[in-house]
Amino acid sequence: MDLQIADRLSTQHDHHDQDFARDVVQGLARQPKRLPPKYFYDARGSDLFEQITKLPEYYPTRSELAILRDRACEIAALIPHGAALVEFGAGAFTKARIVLGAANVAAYVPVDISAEFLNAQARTLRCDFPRLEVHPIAADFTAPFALPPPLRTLPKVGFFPGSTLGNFEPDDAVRFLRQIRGILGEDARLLIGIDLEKDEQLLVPAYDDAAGVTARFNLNLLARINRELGGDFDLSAFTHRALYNEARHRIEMHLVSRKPQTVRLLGQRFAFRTGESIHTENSYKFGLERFQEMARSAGWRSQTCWTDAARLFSVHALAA
Ligand code: AVI
Repeated sequence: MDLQIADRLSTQHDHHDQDFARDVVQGLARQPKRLPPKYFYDARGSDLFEQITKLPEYYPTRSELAILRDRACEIAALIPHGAALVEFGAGAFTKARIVLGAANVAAYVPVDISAEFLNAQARTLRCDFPRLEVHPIAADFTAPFALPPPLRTLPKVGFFPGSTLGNFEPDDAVRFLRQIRGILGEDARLLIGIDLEKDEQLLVPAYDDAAGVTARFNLNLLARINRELGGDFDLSAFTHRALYNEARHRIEMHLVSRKPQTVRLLGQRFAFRTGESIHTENSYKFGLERFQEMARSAGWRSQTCWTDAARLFSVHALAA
């Protein structure tokens, strides 16, 4: 590898490490303690999340896939011919492939932080869709980015499935929807997957499954801090907890200390009382109209929306 490129990559890497260290230290010093959910997704965390999407209790992925497959023709009809489909947080392209198979899309722009995985997925996609232009962008999709110049004249359609917007705090969600509008420009469309409010009896097990995969996913954050920041978290001294906060329409995930203990990392000490928690994630749930209202406040007009037969999940088509 070119030395300058190697240097730049390692500098980027150092920045990520520094951000992680800073966010962890600040989050553990807060009262109540918090850690940002974006750090769940190292290689082990991404693999555990993949397993979560296949759990019997985790209905969102299955329900959204059913909507995309059942409504593929209607969705395709809303996508202008020769459009560029821009996916925020593209992962394995599983959901995009359904849209790409049904609609007349000229270019696909998957944006994802993991460059290696992204480029490997892009290579396979080019073989399966030889006429499609594939322009992967390896970046944090929550930060503003510019579209490649050749695509600027095409009609733009954003794609943000998985109810990932639900992991943003409400003000950040509005800001992000506005940012997407800025990136895609005037006359853009947005296809977005949003999880719906429902009975607590269905919601909580989706985040606290019988096989304990979500617990491992949550605890992996502490393992990652140990691995990357030299922490000494004893994973067996913390319990995974998921609860539904009805007043705030959100699932909360916590890691609860089983005993009084002190954790050391990066030369600092963090004390925990028995039962004290680290709040690791919120996953907001919406009513159809409450989401449409939020989208409107960010400059998007609702065109239509679809739900699965059990009304567990929704996919919205919005227009700028
Ligand atoms: C990625 N995101 C939409 C998932 C969710 O349902 O909020 C993350 C997750 N956390 C625990 N299980 C799944």
